[in-house]
Amino acid sequence: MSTGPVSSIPVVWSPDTRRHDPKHEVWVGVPTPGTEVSARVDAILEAVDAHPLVEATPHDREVLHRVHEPDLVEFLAGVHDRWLAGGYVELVGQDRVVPYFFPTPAMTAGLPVRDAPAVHALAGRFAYDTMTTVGPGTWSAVAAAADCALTAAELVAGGTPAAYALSRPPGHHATPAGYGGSCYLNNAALAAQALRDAGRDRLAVVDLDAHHGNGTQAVFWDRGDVLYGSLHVDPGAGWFPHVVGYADETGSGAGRGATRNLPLPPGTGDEPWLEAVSALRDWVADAGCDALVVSLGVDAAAADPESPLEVTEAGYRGAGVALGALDLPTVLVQEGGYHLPSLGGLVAAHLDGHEQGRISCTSGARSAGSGRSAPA
Ligand code: SP5
Ligand code: ZN
Repeated sequence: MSTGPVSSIPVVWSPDTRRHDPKHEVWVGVPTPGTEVSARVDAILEAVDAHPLVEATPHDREVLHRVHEPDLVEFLAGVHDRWLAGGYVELVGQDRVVPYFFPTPAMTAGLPVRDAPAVHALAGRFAYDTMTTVGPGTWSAVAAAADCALTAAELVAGGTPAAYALSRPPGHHATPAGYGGSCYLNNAALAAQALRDAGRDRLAVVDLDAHHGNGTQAVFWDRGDVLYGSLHVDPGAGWFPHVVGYADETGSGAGRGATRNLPLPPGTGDEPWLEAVSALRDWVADAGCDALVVSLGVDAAAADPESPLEVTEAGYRGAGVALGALDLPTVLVQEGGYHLPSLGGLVAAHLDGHEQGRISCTSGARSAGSGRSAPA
């Protein structure tokens, strides 16, 4: 249901992203119905049918090491086979990798963390929650989601003004060495790093997902060449990722001041949400970035079951206009968004808004005070 006359932003996807399909996620010890399900792919595909479709190309594992520790990548790629060999299906009827043991600093008490020989105990070295399970098709989908983001980055590095990666499972909660929050590899961070490696000097990642992207923040925390800005439901109000995403987290070392968090109270609707988007837009414009990655989570929408923010489709369109007006080479990467009936429309509206913002920008119709003058 695309409304703009032009839908030029290519949609990069892969059929393999459907191969991860968690029926359940374990929350407070209880298997609750899966939220980050493979039907999300088709809900989005249907809604963006006015856009050109591009199938993602496969990448070598080495490119994943630009963002992630090789140990995490190897673990994710091989753990399901080890789980099957471990006999957990026969023992307890569990065919998915679910950690039950977490060697936190409180447990290891200063000793170096060894790798547990039992795979059911090893998982907690990398997983930081019980909700993000690994099934038979998970690695195929995770690798395909990364391929979508990397292929979109290659299109943009090659001169396409903007490309959208229909990546799932999502990525912004995946840290250099850890997975959680329905995320395994950090697709947006991989796209940003790929743009750096293709010669862009200064990137910005703007994260619109309802939750703070603790993984992306961690990847770029001490770097000055990739800014990370996020607006999200206040973790201090009890929301995931609970212990990260506060306003006083602003980066360190060379990255001092290159992280910006705008936590919002539960119930926040379009007007204050769009004000926060504009604040991040102005921050990026003033920083002189030469490319942009948008972490496009649409779970801030009012109907979404996973967040208490109350943004509308018009809000997501408005955010697209604001960020499109930056007129930067842009990779948009799918993150969260769990209300299947409205999910596709929210994504399509944001992409339409992005194109509108770009058009009004290049025709000189940008509003004053956005921190950057319109090109002549
Ligand atoms: C990418 C993304 O949006 N990840 C969101 C992870 C937030 N998950 C927190 C889950 C909190 C428990 N929700 C209960 C739902 C029961 N199915
Ligand atoms: Zn989210």
